[in-house]
Order: sequence, then structure tokens, then C-alpha cells
Amino acid sequence: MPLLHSTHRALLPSRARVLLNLFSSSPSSFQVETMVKLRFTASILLLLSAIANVALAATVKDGLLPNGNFELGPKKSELKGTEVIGRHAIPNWEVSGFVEYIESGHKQGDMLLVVPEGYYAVRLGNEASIKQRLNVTKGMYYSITFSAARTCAQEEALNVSVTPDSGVLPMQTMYGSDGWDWYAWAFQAEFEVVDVVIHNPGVEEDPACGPLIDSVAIKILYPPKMTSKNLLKNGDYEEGPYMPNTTWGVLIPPNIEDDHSPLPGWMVESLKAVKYIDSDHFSVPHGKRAIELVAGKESALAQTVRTIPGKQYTLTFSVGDAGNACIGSMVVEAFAAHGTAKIPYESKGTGGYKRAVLKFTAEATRTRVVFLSTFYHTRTDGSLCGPVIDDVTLLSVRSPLRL
Ligand SMILES: [Ca+2]
Ligand SMILES: [Ca+2]
Repeated sequence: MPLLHSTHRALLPSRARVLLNLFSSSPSSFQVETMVKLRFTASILLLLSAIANVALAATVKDGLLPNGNFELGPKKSELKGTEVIGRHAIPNWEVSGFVEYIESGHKQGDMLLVVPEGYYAVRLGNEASIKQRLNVTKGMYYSITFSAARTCAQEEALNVSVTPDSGVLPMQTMYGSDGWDWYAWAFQAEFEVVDVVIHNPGVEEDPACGPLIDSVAIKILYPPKMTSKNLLKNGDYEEGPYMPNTTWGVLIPPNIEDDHSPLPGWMVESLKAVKYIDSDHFSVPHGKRAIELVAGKESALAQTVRTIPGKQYTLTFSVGDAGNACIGSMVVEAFAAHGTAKIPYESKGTGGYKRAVLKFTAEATRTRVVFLSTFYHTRTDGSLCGPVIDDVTLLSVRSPLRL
């Protein structure tokens, strides 16, 4: 059904306008009658298309967006080579600018383009964007997850927006080994109907240079609260973005400029991302989700908590490895107030963890808790990896509810 709606919306009103234009010079009475009929038909079609527009914005469910994997493509007549002709040519999506519909195995020079999910993906050229309208719940938090790959050597960035929020996801660093990385971003819905837009702001010499996009998914985020058992929110990292069925996890990019984190409670600081991993594909110390610190000192995971100056606190956490063949001598550094802890961990790359503690005295009414990896680590295939942290608990030392 969405395919039909989209086609109607894209083609019929404009086709009716073209027909009307045929009669635009010195019309006979027959032609005037036809024009009136056509105009009537055109308005009915516009009305239908308005209804179709509403129907298109289906209420979102956790998981892939409608045609979020781009497996439904344009008709042959709506493609010029790989270039998508017509704003509504890709079912459920609206495109603008130089957007290409790429089939897996497509050759570009001597490079073979591979698609991470299914057989098709889109490529956003300079200033190109894809957009999908969604029915959401005003006030709720959502995360958007998608996969992206660079296709040229130039630095690339992607702009993700849901009015009035927007964020730039830098893509200079390739984290995985096959070129594809999954990224997460988050927004708070300020309207009942929103447009999710992924835009390539780049201006490259070659208009075909631009990132490939696939597997666009959404998930409602329930902002966790501080509890009597933990002064940190989401200390176990169980609340986070949609996790695709991939062995690569999802990158949580630095979100210095954004208000909303796809990893509720936590901020990724510095320049690079941390990776969100799940127990279906990785070794996770506790629960189903954890964080792999994949970018050494270039990325830090932080949370600010309310504290009482002069009071002593205990930060307890797990340090381990994801069981993903990331081997080496690792160190996780934890900071809070003037307290620091360096936790060494020997990773055989087969999974495992140990518990660690940082005791500190609060100096202010707010204390920033920060984790980072001292070293960079890579797997033999070249992908970035590192130590895992999970199950982080912060308690004041004299708390009666201390476990
Ligand atoms: Ca696909
Ligand atoms: Ca966990």
C-alpha cells in the first residue's frame, strides 16, 4: 500500500498539471469543459494525495523504518543510471539532490560497493538528503540508528535532523573493517508528526562522492532515573538505541552539541565515538548491553551526578573485553572529582571481566564521572576495538541503602 500511495503522490497531480497545460492556449468550449473536469480530477487527486500523506506517516514502532533498508526501489523509469529521478521515487522516502540507488556489487572505478543489509542502499551526493515523515508521540525521546559507509577518500560528515534538533555525525574515522559503521543519534519529539532527514552537507569535487546509507531504524528511549541503588542513571547501559543484528555494534558519536544522547544519561565527549554492544553478538559483563571504548583517549564517556561536597563516594564498575578477538594489555581510566583509577585488564579477546572501585570525595554539588581507554587497540582485520565497561554503580559511602 505505501508504494501505491507514494506513486500517486509523486505522479498523478503533476501528470494532471501537464495535461492541463496542453489546453492552455485559446481553449474551445469542449476544452474548457475538459479543463474543468481535469481540474476537478486534479483537486480530487490532490485531496487523495493529502490523505495518502497522512497515511504515509505511520506511527513508528521500534525497528526498521518503513522501507528503512531501501529494498523497495524506484521504477526503471525513475532512474538515470544509478541517479534517482523524482522526489518520491523510493517508496516511503522523499529525496532531494543527487541521490543514487546502489545495488550491492555496483562498481565504482576499481572499487566494488558492498551493501550491509539486503541488496540495495542509497548514496547521498553533495547536499543530497533523504527524508521520511513519522508519527511520533510529542515529548518522547527517540533514537535513530542507521548504517553508513564512506565511498571516497575525502572527509565526510552526515547531518541528521528532526526539526528543531540536528546533529553532525563526523565520519572521518572508520571503526569497522568492511567500511560500514552503524551510528546512533537521538531527538525529543516536539511535534506529533516529524520529518527525519539524513543530509550530506559535503561539497566534494565529484558529485558522486558521498556516504552510502542503509538500515535506518528507530527506537523509543525511556530516560532512566536515578534510584536508591545507584546515583548514576543507566549505569548498566541497558537503555540505548536500536541494535541491529550485526556483529559490529552501534557507534554512539560525540554529542557535545546535542541535548539528547542515544545512550540516556551518558555523554560521549572528545572527538570520537564509543561502541554500544549487545550480548547477542558480544561478551557483555552484565545484562544485555555494555560499552566498548574503541577510540583510546580520543573518546570519553561521562555522566554528571549530584553530589554533596565533602561526602565520600564509591564508584564500582566492570572492566572486561567483548569477546571479539581484541587482544592486548588494556587500561581503563576512571575519573571523579580529584579521584582517578587506572584499571589494567589483560584481554585474550575471548570475553571476561573484573570489578573495579574508585573512591573519591565530592568537591562540588555536581561531579563528573568519566571513563576512557588509555590505549588504542585494533583487531587483526584493522577494526578499532578496546576494553568494555559495564554495570557502573555510584553510592555515597554512608548510604544506608548501600548494597
Ligand atoms: Ca538494504
Ligand atoms: Ca549492562
